Amino acid sequence: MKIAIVCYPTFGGSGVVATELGMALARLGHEIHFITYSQPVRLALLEKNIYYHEVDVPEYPLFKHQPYDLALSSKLVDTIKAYQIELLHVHYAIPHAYAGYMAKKMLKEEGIFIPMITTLHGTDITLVGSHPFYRTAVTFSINKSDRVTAVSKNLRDTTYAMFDIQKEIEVIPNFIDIQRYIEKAKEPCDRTLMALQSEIIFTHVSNFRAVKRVEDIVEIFARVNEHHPSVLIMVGEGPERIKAERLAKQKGVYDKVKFLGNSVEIDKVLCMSDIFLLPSSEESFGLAALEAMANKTAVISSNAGGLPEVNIHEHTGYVCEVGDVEQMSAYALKLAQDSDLLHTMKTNALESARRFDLPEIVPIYERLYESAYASRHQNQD
Ligand code: GMT
Repeated sequence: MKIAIVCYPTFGGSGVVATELGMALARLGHEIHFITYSQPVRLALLEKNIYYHEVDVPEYPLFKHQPYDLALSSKLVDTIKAYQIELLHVHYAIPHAYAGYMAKKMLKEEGIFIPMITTLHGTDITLVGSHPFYRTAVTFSINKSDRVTAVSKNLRDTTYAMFDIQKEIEVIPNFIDIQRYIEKAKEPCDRTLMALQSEIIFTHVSNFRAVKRVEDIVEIFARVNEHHPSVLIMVGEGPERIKAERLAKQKGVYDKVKFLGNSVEIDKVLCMSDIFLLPSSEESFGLAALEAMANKTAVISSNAGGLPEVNIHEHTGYVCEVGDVEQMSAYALKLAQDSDLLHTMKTNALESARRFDLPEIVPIYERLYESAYASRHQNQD
């Protein structure tokens, strides 16, 4: 099938999932066209069946805000026609579902019927989409999608609770390619680059937005480090990084915390890590936690959103109330001081990650595409 994928190209989880999905589908023989404003960070351009079309929004002095939705919907129409694309899959409701719907309507005028799948990822619903300024358009574009998917049960239920949704929302969880991680695990992973043999390695990967509560991470780490020698590796960039750095200095652990910035080599960090910390206040799924688990890393997370669907309490790690730094620190210390328990949880983490293995999940998308394509002449309102 010829499929157009629209996503955010940045380091965020939704872009990663969209890119990995597109590349997996291309390997299965589908022709995949990524349409976005810059090359997605994980996209390997020179792969068979992969195409990339950049949406350009020229600056014009009259506009305070450049009309990206308009440029995207034009680009969609032009690309869909030029390559005879059969299906459109947009990741993130804002503004992709909105622009996708406009493209669909324009194409219909020319007798072209293209089904649109919208995948909800989290912030497009919980943080931004529900804002009164956006709610009307977000509700409209979800309801006008041919099929809607959400990355966790929690996100599906939250979407129903927050919006007046008439459509069925199918849960298709995020995925990872476990085989790739198993292959990578055979490569050398030199812990001594980052820590002493005796030290526990804590890791966090995110875009350092307020929702990630990165100061909790530094607080937990400082408490553990008082009793057990440890290091903390912080991967990513974002507005809260400065606060995390400040707190690390205040707590006297700055020399034990390594801020690496954005990286395309996350696996190289995760391969050496023992405990992944994700105390977020909102998290529809927590792809970063799943990637850590696939790297045989135990997870201590909050119970926000879909996190308990990924991180299983007392099995792959621990799940605590948002903001309960005391309890998270206690669990972290418990793992740091009990190497057998840590080993068991790390092993469980990898096993549990298999629930989200690529060969389990990608065929669900393929079946959804086939069914949406078969009924493309319906619901063309
Ligand atoms: O929060 C992020 O790290 C970025 C954000 C995004 O929009 O890309 O991630 C969301 O989508 C991911 C992929 O489905 C999920 O794993 C994240 O949990 C989700 N983030 C939130 O819900 C806050």
